Amino acid sequence: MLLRRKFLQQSLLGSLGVLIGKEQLRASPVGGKLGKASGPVVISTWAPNAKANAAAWQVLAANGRALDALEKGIHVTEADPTDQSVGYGGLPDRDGKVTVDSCVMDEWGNCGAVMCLEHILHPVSVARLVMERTPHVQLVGEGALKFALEQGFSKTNLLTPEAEKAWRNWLKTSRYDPMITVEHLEERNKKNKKKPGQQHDHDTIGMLALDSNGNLSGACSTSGMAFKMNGRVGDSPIIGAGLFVDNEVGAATATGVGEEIVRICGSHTIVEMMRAGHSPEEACKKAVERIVKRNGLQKAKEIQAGFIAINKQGEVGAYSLIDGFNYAVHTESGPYTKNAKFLI
Ligand code: SD4
Repeated sequence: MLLRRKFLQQSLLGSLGVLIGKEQLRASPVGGKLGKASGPVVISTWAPNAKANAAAWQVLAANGRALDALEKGIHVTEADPTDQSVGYGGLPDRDGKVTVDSCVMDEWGNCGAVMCLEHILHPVSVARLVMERTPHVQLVGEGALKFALEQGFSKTNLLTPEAEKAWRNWLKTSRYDPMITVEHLEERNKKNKKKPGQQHDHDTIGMLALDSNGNLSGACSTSGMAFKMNGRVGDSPIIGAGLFVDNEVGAATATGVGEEIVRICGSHTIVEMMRAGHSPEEACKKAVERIVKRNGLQKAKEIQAGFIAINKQGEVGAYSLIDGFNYAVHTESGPYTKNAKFLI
């Protein structure tokens, strides 16, 4: 009898132990404590997204979760009509429709994405709900819209008068130029020496954060390449291409010509490079080198691709194919922006 009671007690404790073990795992997915970083860090593609970082920082500074911080931050850019590559104000496809792509990935390796979604102001939040409330990772087009409306999102007209004007202007030539929202370097440098990434000239927001619990997450949101074919999806909502997070190692995200980034599985490549011991900057450079290798130097000069990365220690880095890519960082010492190094 005594033996039996002891056995029952032990097995109860045993299963409690397993439960406690799982609970601990939930509270601190991998790693836990911060490494070299003195506090949370958030990094975004493109300097003007410092405003998104500032919103994210409020959550991070209050010891909030990285994913919550990123969602808040990305909302700022999605609602900004002057950003012609993200959400409201984004340039439409060749049929005049603004279609948006977004994805999120958290510290557990959970992820969610929406692609070719119309009429929704905050696709990043729909992507998060795909992750949290469905058994799926990706929803596209009509199905994604239906899901968003079911979840309580309302329809918004994302096409601003300025974006419509730009589209009508484009119709005169109907020449698809993948650089249109990214860089017109030569033209621009000749005209006014303006570098892309300045106030009225910014692109896809990819955003990564390390929170005060030492956990990493990422999010990305875009209206994609201007005047793309209807139905076209780039890298931004594709896990592994436009975004990848491995809470043991680091996270990466991308901006630029999505087709090229998908072809080399850019963000996943960068995380694997960091796993192999490269710094975030070196890892981004390695991904850029793959694009050059695949295309050859001459063709690569016509392409822009920019990557940012963060490792588990909170070190950040970036690299782009050609000149003009910049990024914004916010740490406990404050915000800063930086021009990325470029390869060719
Ligand atoms: C895409 N990568 O849809 C996005 C476009 C982009 O800055 O980054 N624009 O291919």
